[in-house]
Amino acid sequence: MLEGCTPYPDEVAERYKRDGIWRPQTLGELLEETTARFPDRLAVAAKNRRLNYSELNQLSDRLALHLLEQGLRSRDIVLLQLPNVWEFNVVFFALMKIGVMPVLCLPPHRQAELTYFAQLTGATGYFVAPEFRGCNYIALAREIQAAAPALRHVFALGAGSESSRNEGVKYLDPLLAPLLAPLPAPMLAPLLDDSHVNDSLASDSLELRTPMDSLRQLRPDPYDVAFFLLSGGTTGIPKLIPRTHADYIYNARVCAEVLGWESSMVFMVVIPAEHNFPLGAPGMVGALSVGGSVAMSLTPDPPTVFEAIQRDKGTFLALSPALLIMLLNSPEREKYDLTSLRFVCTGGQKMLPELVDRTRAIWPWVTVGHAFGMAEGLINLTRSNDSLAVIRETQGRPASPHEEIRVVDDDGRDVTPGEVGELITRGPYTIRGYYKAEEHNRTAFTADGFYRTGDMVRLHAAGPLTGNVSVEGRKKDMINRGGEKISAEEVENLILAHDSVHMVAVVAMPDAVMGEKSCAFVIPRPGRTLALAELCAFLIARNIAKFKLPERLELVEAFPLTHVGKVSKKDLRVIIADKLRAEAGA
Ligand code: OOB
Repeated sequence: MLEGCTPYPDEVAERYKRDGIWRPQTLGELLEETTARFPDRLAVAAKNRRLNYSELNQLSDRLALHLLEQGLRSRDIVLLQLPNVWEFNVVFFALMKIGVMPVLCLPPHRQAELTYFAQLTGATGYFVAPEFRGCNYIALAREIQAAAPALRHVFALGAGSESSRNEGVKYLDPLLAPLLAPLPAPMLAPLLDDSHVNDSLASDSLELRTPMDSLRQLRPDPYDVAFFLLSGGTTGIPKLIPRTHADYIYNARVCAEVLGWESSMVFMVVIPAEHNFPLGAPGMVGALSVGGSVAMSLTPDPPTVFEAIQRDKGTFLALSPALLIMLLNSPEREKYDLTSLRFVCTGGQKMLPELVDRTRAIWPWVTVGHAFGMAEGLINLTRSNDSLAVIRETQGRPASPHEEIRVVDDDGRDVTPGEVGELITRGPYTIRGYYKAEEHNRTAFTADGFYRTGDMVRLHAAGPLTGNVSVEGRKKDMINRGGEKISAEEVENLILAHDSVHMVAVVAMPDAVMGEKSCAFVIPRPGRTLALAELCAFLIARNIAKFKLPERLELVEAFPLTHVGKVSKKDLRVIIADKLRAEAGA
């Protein structure tokens, strides 16, 4: 296995292989297998393009060859940070076919996070949209390159403008052009700044120059790392999570099977495609394993999502409860035909029973469910035929029978069934260690390989909820902002560098839509003061993702302490929740 990763113990890996849980198949081969079964079925749909399986497969072959020609090599690591565009699938499978391992970065990540990922991995390439939602990613690439010189290759969507083509950026349109039908004129309207402008694209004969079986020779080891997901991050900057071809394919297949997916399903990609939930739980990989279709919604804005569902007749909607609330609250909802939807599945944060009820009332034709998963592996799902009690009260049960879960107390002893404790887990797709994080791994995993999730749960031992897990709270010091995870420690460390700050504690405050937002409690230095806008400007200058900014600042003289003298975040959460309640009542 790639250096810096923790392999599964030999006897466990052998058992998974022997029992057919891990199969000797790469993600590239998975696409080829489905293509052989359903060559003409729609694989990927977006506003400006539709690809059937043959096209997706050929495009990813072609791009794979080009990437080799440009100098990418098997076992290189690259950063992948694309919006929800059809090209995401082409790039992803191209990389899978030549054993280049992407770090799946989230669109809001900025220089601070990306530079860290690039330096940690020695990444050689970066895949971006030239510009998206106000961010110039080419300029961002230059900043990262200055600090991480190994990052030689920048690949951008579109055709580029005359000037930008000369800057060492390689644009994807010319590489893919000979295989792409020209877009009809109205579709050329720029979706992403200057991308999709199909000028001067001479076809070339790459496929003739390169024997196609050269790709086959580069087939990666199915039991080695395919890509890296990012952890929610409880201590500092997100950790990298190495996932193998075999573990991920099993994960997506088992989830797809549990949910009864077959080739008529259309999976809606609404949250960033780089996230584990839309990627593989069962997500895009699950859909592409059964011959289903993947429909990309460029942004999670309600009209864009509704339009995509209507256009592509989406059947399965996977999103956070916060986004679901925004969709249900949107007056635009009435203008679209959403009757193709069959299943609305929330994950990333807890869906409360009231939201289950509201969704069922507004869209009575859909089944509502939960995915309680994590990039580290374990996926819990509710099933289509679960009782309403299970769907209202629990977050499901492990997708795979080979998943082990335990609920333990602070000493690692199993609690009495029905009591709340920390969820720990081990299984065929839960990692045994983060990438290059030896010290952190010592506390994040038990000696016998269980991952400590930091989630406080209850396991239902009896009654109609048997075998299901309810999420009751959290042990880890994280803010869950509508499914986006903020490490309190990471933000606190940045805030501490501000001149006016003596001490800081960042905690979650309740929010009706996002579930939680972050609030910074600050003890200022003597004679100093601080305003939220000033603090945010200071943090933005540190080039971090915007969702990490505190949305409220409370200046205090002292922090409440626990009986052992530590800052009591529990009390701070109560203080801010009470204050918000009082303000709302006033
Ligand atoms: C998903 O993955 P991550 O890695 O961004 O976050 C994992 C954490 C969990 O440990 C838990 O704290 C929270 O997010 N979480 C939920 C939840 N789903 C995730 N808490 C309560 N209820 C849920 N349904 O967020 C993720 C990955 C795959 C599928 C779904 C979500």
